[in-house]
Amino acid sequence: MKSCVTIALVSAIKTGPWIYWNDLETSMAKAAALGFDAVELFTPAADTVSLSLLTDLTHRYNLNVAAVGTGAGKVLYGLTLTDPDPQIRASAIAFIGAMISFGATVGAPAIIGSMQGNVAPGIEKEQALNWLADGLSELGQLAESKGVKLIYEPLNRYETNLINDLNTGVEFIRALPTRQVVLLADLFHMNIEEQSLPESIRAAGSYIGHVHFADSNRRPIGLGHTAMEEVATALREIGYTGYVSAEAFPYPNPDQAARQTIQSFKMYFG
Ligand code: LER
Ligand code: MN
Repeated sequence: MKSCVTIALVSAIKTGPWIYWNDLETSMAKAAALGFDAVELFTPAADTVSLSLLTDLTHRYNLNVAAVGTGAGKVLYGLTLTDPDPQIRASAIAFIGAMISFGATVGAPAIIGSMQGNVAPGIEKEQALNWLADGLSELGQLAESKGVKLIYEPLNRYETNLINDLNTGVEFIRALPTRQVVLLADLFHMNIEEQSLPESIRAAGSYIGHVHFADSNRRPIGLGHTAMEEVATALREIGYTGYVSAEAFPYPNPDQAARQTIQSFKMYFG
């Protein structure tokens, strides 16, 4: 398994579950100094970070880009894949498509979390799930053509009423015409929704393509009450070799949160 830490570069957002904030190079230098394998980026758009700069920084600091988040499409522009307005759905697909192309240039898959949206008032859930399936299918094809996976993330019930747990997520992506979509196991969302984190991880098995590493209270692992040893055992049992990425609050501050994360990573996966 490979360690990863999140960097938020969306200046309009001041709080959220990301460890490092504001400055890409400073954050990457700090991540490298602590020994992280990779960074996960949350950017306002696909063209925020110049590709030559990003490539240059990955070489200079010997870091991979594990994934790119697409949530700014919803937070900043109000786009989702399940909006009843077809033009907004098309804009959401275009936004995510551009993020997929951006990430692919450094080998990073895009994550669809908040961009899945919600079942809008007056809309049948089945209809919203069909729109989500259409979006993921089209974007999965694009990701395949770029040589990257597409990561779909079940979110807890307070963030979406579409898909909240891994098992429902597995059934959903299995029914898609593309095999390019993998699941994100976010340990914070799972702590709210799953009956058992390790059992859900075992059941989802090879469908898991990315992990968000946060404790029960969304603080860095070790600062809440998630039984992490059991979770780590389950991830090893399914043969997971991907990124374990700290998408957690920068508690008590970014530097200490990053240090706590890498210490926990070494304790459970080192
Ligand atoms: C995104 O990865 C996620 O987990 C969401 O809760 C962000 O709000
Ligand atoms: Mn997450």
